[in-house]
This record gives sequence, C-alpha cells and structure tokens, in this order.
Amino acid sequence: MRNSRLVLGLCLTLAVVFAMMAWAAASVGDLHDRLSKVSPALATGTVVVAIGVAAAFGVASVRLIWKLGHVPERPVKAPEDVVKAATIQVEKAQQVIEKVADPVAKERLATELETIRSDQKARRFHVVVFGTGSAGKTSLINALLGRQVGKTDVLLGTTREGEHHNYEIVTLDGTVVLTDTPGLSEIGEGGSQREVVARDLAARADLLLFVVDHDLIRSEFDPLLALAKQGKRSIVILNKQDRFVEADRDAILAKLRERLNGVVDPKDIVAVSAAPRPMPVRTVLADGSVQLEYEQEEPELGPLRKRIAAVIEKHGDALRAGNFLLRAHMLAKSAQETVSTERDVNAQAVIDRFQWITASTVFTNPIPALDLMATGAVQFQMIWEIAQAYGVEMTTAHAKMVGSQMIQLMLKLGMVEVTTSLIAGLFKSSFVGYAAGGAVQGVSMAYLTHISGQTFKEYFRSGQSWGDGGMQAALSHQFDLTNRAEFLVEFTKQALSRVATHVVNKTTGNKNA
Ligand SMILES: Nc1nc2c(ncn2[C@@H]2O[C@H](COP(=O)(O)OP(=O)(O)O)[C@@H](O)[C@H]2O)c(=O)[nH]1
Ligand SMILES: [Mg+2]
Repeated sequence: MRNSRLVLGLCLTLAVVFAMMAWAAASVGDLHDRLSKVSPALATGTVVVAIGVAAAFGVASVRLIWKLGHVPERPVKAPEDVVKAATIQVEKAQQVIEKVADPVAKERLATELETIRSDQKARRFHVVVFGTGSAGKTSLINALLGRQVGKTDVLLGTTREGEHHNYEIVTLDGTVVLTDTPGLSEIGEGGSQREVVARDLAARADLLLFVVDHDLIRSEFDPLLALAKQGKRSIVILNKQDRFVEADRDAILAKLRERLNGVVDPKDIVAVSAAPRPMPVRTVLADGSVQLEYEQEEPELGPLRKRIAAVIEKHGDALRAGNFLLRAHMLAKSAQETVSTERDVNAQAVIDRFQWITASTVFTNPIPALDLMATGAVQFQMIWEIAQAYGVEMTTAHAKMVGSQMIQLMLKLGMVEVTTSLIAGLFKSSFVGYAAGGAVQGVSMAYLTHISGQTFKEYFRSGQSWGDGGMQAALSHQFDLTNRAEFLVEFTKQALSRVATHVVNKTTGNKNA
C-alpha cells in the first residue's frame, strides 16, 4: 500500500521534472541563439551556467529521491484485537483452572498463567536459543553477553534439564530475556526428556535463535517448520563459520536460505563464530627453536546483533502480542484437557463403583431372571453421579426418566438375552464351579450397568449430545465395543473377585469393604 503510493509519487515527480527539463533546454537553446547574435562568448557562458544549474538540480533531486526511498521503517504495531483476544483467553484459562481438582496440576497451570500475565505486563521479550546439541547454543549466549555465563562442552547434553538460564537485558522499552535450552535430539539417556524441556521453552519464545553448525538435518528442519507454522519467528544461525572457507560457508548459507524459503526471511539467516577454535601461532625463539602457542580468537557475530535488534525494534510488539495469544490459548487448552481428564477419571470411578454394587446386590439376592428394572434405582443414582462428575446439575426425576429410557432400549435391542447367554456360556467353559445362584445374573447385570454407564459418560463428555444416531446408536456402539469374549472373561474375573471379597467381608462383618 505504502510502496505503491511511493512509486506513483516518484513517477509523477519524474514526469514533471522531465517536462521542466525539456522546457528549460528549449529556453536555453532559444536564449543561446538570440545572445550569439550579440556576443558568442556571452551565449556560451550562459549555456555553461545553465548546464551547471541543471547538474546541481539533478544531484539535489537524486539525493531527495534517495532519501524518500530510505525512510526508516516504522515499527509494526501490536494489533490491538490480538491483545484483546489473548486477554479473553487468559480469563477463560483462569476460569477453567479454578475447576482443576488436582492441587499439583492446578499449581502448575496457575503459575504459567501468572508468568504469561507478568511477561505481558512487564513487556518481557523472550529470546530462546534453540537447536541441536553441541551446535553452540551456550557458546552463542556467552558471546552475545560478552561473558562466560554457561558451561560449554564438546559432549552432547551439557545443558541439562532445569539448567536453562535466563539472562535479562533491560532495554528502554521492557526487558529482553535470553534463554538457553538443552539440545534437540541428543543421543543418550535423558536426551529425549531434555528435548521435551527444550520444546516447551521454544513454545514460550517470542523470538527463536535457531543454532545449527552445518546444513539442516531433518530433526532440525521439522521442529523449525512446526514452530514457524505456529507463528514463531526464527533467526537461523550458522555457527562455527571459522571451520569453513568462505566459499563453503556461503554455499551453506545459500542452501539454508533455499531450504527455508518462505519460512525464514533470508535476512534472518546469518553466519557466526560464537567460540572460534584457538589458532596455532608459531614463534621462533632466540635459540632457533619453534614454539607453538594457541591464541584464543574473538567471537565473530557478524550481522547477528544488528539483526536481533532490528527484529525486536520493528516486530517486537507484534511478535509479543501474537505469542501472548498463542500462550494463553495453549494454556486454556491444557487446563481444559486437565479438567476433562479429571472428569473422565471421576466418571469412570462412578461407573466402576455402580457396576460392582449391581454385581454384589444381584449375586447375594438373586432376582427373577432378566428383571433389569430391579436394578433401576442403582442405575438412576449412577446417571445422576456421572452428570455431577461432568459438572451437570440433573434432577432426580430427569435421571430416572433417561435411565428408564435406557433400560427400555436394552430390552428392545435384546441386549439382556444376548449378554446373559454369552455369560452363561462363559461360566460353563471358563468359570466352572462358580455358576452358583445369582453369579450369571450378577455379572450380566453388572455388564449392562457398565455399558449404560459408558454410554452416559460419552453423552456428558460430548456436552450432552447423543450424536447423530441418538441414544440407541450410542448404546449399540458401547455394546459392540465390549460384547466380545475377551472383554467379558476379564470383566467376569473382576466381578467374581469383587463379589467374593464382598461376600467374605459381609460374612465376617468387615466394615472396610
Ligand atoms: N570451531 C568452533 N567451535 C565452536 C564454536 N562455537 C562453539 N563451539 C564448540 O562447540 C562445542 C559445543 O558448544 P556448546 O556451546 O556447549 O553447545 P550447545 O550444546 O549447543 O550449548 C564446544 O566445544 C564449543 O567450544 C565456534 O564458533 N567455532
Ligand atoms: Mg549448552
């Protein structure tokens, strides 16, 4: 937009300038003709002066145009709607975090929330140094800060989990935090865990310094691409350039630029030597012998420092706003997942409890064959508690209504008969000797309670929706999932062990059953 206006302006200016030049040339020619009749010398002098004026005017114009074309770029403003959206996500995350029951998970999420808020408030800009192990990440930080702050080593994995360091550089407009990370894809024990830490830290970054020491390998390219897709900006740094002759270094840089075309701005791919190898220096001593000494070379950061400053100056606000939104969104998502998992676990515990209650009730007080309604009260209570686990308030009447619907459906679909005959068969083949009194009925009713519970659990976790096929399809799905010998044998084993303990505890009067 700004560029097209500039071009249009320049074209118009040039057209006017050309017209004026043509007019001036014609006028000077005319004047020369007239003057030469009076004095040829005067005529020549006038032309020389005119050419001088025109040249001066030309130089001034070129300088003006040059200046216009090089207006310093204004920083990209942080889009306000992005910051607003992020603030909404933060609020949302906070509400969800309040619902987390596990104190450890809650604390972890609340801490991240606080960090996001305080980073935004304090205008902290996170620069995270990322890349393969031994590429020279720690060396680069040492070089950027001009002091040894982190330990470096030829061995992989020198920077371990929890050993990442933050270095704060206070600028006029906030703070730049430089974070060292353990490497990507390091070989050896603990490598992958460190990689997780590194990736977590990268996710927090407003700007990444992605360090490589050769051409990109897949384990570097993939995360770089994934991070770029998230909207992370990276400066890719080819470190250890002292190991290459200039032509090879340039070839690697060119290849990096080609590979990262469209992912990383070519200006953001630079070569450095964070910690060049010491150079051997030969000195001939007085006695003629040669002494070899190693001279420490200074780090060569090339255009890196300028590039970091330029990116932060121009895009800092926008990058921070985008990342504020990304982090808030990821936190809200993670909190939501934590809450969902907790709810699933609680609901599952409810189902387990009620299916075994059913098993032992029927086992000890055998009911008339196939009377599913006899266990109705247990079912209704279970449905009500599953609803509670998902934070849904349900009236007892409503629980009874949907519970009765479920029982009717089971009867209609012939699930009671199918289950009972399958289980009876299992008792004959695999549980000979256990088929006493209500065992077959007890296990069958427990199983039907189980699939009823699973069906309701899916219903509540999908935000009280049965899905396209309604309650019937949802129930059939749960039935099909588990109505197989392998599942039923396992289920029966568990039922028998529970019921047996229950019966034993009941007869011995153990209150802790
Ligand atoms: N030749 C050369 N070696 C370097 C350079 N930068 C780092 N190294 C070496 O590479 C090794 C790994 O460096 P380090 O900073 O620990 O890597 P990190 O695992 O990525 O943090 C060390 O032996 C460094 O001395 C460099 O610019 N040139
Ligand atoms: Mg390191």
